[in-house]
Amino acid sequence: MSDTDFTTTNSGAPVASDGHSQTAGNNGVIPLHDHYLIEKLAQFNREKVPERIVHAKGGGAFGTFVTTKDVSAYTRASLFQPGAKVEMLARFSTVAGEQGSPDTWRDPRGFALKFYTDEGNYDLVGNNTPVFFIRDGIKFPDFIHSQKRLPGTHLRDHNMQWDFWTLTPETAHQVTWLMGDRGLPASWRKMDGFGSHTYQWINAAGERFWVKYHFTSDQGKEILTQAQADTIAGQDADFHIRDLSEAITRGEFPSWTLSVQIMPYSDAADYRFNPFDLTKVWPHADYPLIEVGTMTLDRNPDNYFAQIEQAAFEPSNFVPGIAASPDKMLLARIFSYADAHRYRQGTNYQQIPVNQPKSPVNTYSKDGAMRHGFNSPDVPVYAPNSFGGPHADPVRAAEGHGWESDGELIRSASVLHAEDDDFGQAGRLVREIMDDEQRARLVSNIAGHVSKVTIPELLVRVLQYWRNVDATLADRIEAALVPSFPGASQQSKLADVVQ
Ligand code: HDE
Repeated sequence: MSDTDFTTTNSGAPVASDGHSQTAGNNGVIPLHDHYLIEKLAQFNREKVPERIVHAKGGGAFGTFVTTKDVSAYTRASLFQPGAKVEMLARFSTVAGEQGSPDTWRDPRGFALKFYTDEGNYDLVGNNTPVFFIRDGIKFPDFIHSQKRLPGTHLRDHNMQWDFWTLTPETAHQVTWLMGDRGLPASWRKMDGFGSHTYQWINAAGERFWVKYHFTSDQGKEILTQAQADTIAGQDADFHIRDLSEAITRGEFPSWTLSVQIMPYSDAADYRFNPFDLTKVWPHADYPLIEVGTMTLDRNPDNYFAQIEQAAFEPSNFVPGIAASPDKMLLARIFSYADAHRYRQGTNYQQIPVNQPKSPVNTYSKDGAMRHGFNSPDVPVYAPNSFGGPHADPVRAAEGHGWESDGELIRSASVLHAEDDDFGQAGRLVREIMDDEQRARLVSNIAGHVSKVTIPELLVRVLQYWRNVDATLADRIEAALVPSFPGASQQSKLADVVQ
C-alpha cells in the first residue's frame, strides 16, 4: 500500500471509516469525540473565502512571457529586456456576475496577469477593452452597485444601469465597447487584452515615458451574437473556463503578442486630451504600437481553488522600471486590490504559493495569521539594525521620480485639454472603427438592452445619450426600439410617445 492509499485526518492520522460516524452501539448516540466526523463537517462549512466583489467568475492558466524585441530604451524592467523569459499566471473573468454566473453574459472581460520576475511579482490587471466606464475611482462602488442587484428585490435592473450610465456621460466610450462585439467574446483565447491605464516606464538612465499595453490575440478574434450567448448561457455556464482548459489539455497553447504605445514624458502636458483619462485611448496614429514580446499559456492549474480562486492580482505590484501615472483610477486601484486580498484571504496572502514571488523576499514583516514563511532567526525584525538585516537600496528600486504634484487640495475634474470630452471617441469608434456588420450588431444589442427600460423619462435620456455619441446611431436605435414600445411608430418619435 503506498502512502497515499489510506485516508487520514487533516493532521495525517489514518481514519477507520470513510462512511460511518461512530455511535454507542447500533442507533446509539454519536460521541463528541468522533473528531473525524466533526473535522469533515467543520471543514466543509469553511470551504469558501468571500468571492471577489467584482470579477468573481473566472478561470486561468499558467504560462510564460518572452521578450522578443528590444524596448530597453524605454524601461529597465528585467522582464522586458531582450530575451527575458518569465513564468506567469493569467486569470480571465467577467465583471458583474457572481461565482456560478454564465461566462457568456455581456460584460467586459478581466485580463489579469501576474509575472513572476526576478525583481518581484509584476501584476498587470487589465480588461479586454482599452478604456473603462469612469475616470475617478470614487465613483467605482456606485458604478458597480448600478450594474449588480437592486437592494430590495435582489434583481438586476436595466433602469438602474441606464440611469447611472446616462447620468455619468463619461461612460459612453466604454458602454459603446460593451454593447459592441467586445462584450461577448467567443473565447478568452480569441480576445485582446489591455492594460487600459497609462503607466510609467523608466529606463536605466532614469528617463521617464508614458506607456499603454496592448495584448493582441494570436488566435484572432471571435465573438458571439447576443442570441448565441444567451443560448450558451443556458447550456453551459462555464463555457469559457472549459474552452481554455480543454484547449491547453489538447496542447493548443493560446498566445498573445504584447505591444506598447510610448508617449515621451513631456508630451503629456500639451496633448490634445488628458492622456491619463481612462475613458480615452491614444490614437495609434499619434503613438504607434511597438512590439515587445509574446505571452503563452501552456499549463492548467492543478487545483482551481488554491491557484485561481486564491490568486491575488494587484496593480500595486510594480517592479523597477515600471510605475504609476496620474490616472486617478489607477491610483485608487493601487489601494483597493491589496485591501481586497487582506479581506478575502488574510494578511499573509502573499505567502500562498500562487502569490509567492520567485525572487527573494527580504521584508521586515512578521507574524500575522497563517504565516508560514519567515526570515532566518538571526535576521533582525526591525530596521535600522546592526545585525546584518536587509537595507533599502534606492538604486535597485529605481522608483523613478513620479511626476510633478503641487497645489491646493481640490476636488474637481482634471484640467481640461482641448479634446477632453465624453462622447468624441465613442462616436469615432462607431463611425471609423466599426464596420457595417459590427454597427448593425451594436444597434441590435443596445435596442435589446434598452427595451427593458420601463421609465419614460429615462428612455428619453438614453436616446439623447446615444445621440450625443452619433446621431445616425441614435436614429437606428430609436427605430429598432419602436416595436418594443406600443404606440410609437416610425412617424411618431419614440421620444414623443414615452414623454
Ligand atoms: Fe478592478 N477590482 N477595480 N478594475 N478588477 C478587483 O480586486 C477596483 C478596474 C479588474 O482576476 C477587486 O481582487 C477599483 C479597472 C480585474 O483576480 C477590487 C476600481 C480595471 C479584476 C477591484 C477598479 C479593473 C478586478 C475585486 C476603480 C481594468 C479581477 C477583487 C478605481 C483596467 C482580478 C479583487 C482577478 C478586481 C477594485 C476598476 C480590472 C474590488 C477600486 C479600471 C481584471 O479590489
